Amino acid sequence: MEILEQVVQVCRHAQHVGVLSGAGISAESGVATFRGENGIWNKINPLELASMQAFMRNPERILEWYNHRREIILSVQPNAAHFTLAAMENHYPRFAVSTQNIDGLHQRAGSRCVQELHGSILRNRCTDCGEMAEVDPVAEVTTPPRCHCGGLIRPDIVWFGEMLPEAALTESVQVARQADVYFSIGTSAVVYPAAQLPYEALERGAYVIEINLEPTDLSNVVHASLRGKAGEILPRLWQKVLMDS
Ligand code: BV8
Ligand code: ZN
Repeated sequence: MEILEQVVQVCRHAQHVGVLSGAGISAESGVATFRGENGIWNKINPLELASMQAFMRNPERILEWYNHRREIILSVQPNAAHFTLAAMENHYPRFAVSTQNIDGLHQRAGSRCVQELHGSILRNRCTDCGEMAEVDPVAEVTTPPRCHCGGLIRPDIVWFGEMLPEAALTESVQVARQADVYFSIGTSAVVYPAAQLPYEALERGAYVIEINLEPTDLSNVVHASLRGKAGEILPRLWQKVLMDS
């Protein structure tokens, strides 16, 4: 059986579907990826921008970078891949997205069950007491504001060397372990612990599908590795699943 036909059959009979998404799913919306062609980390060492040490060394520079990215994120729209995942959620008894993205595009497309593994650029929090603070998306804040406790306010994002939000990670591991079908979409699958999730799904017997422009370390171990743009492959696949079902 052709691989796409096999994927369609498997998706038709699934009850519990999990998804790990990465920067590639937002690329067609106009949000830059980190690795691969034109990736942010091709030019900059991640630890120089996405670490607590970098923030403490030069908070103004880090806030400026996040302001710039927030501006881009707020000016773009979810794409066909985000919308297809939102539609899939309405079809399955259990469906959950675990995302490494901080852009909120899954939620804007209508997905309800979303675990934000690396936080959100749309929230800020205090470095000391952890209390959440509103982000004014239009204010050009480059001097870090202070919390009432005196701590510096930082983006609510998981930087390298920091723990992931416990609830989001626990829920994501549970979804991966219980899914009968698991998707890894638009991720280079190299940043841990998120990259572990498709392997958890594989170990527990899920049928794992990768959608990516390029091959990754996962490509040879999954059941189906579909090469191409998520915004093209996913809607086409979902249309086939819905046909005659
Ligand atoms: C932690 C915030 C515990 C920044 C990000 C050595 C070995 C193993 C592990 C480690 C190690 N050294 C350090 C570690 C741990 C480290 C890690 O995994 N490092 C890796 C790089 C080796 N992990 C951590 O530090 C994590 N925390 O482990 O805590 C701990 C704590 C203390 C002490 C000890 C242990 C925290 C990781 C969180 C990092 N945060 N973001 C920000 O966004 O501002 S990282 C960054 O990478 C992004 O957030 C991104 O989400 C994430 C993952 O990248 P992807 O989403 O996969 O994106 P990428 O660009 O790489 O790939 C895009 C893909 O899309 C490509 O494959 C491309 O082909 C494809 N694509 C492009 N266009 C399309 C497409 N596919 C389909 N369609 C398209 N149109
Ligand atoms: Zn505080």
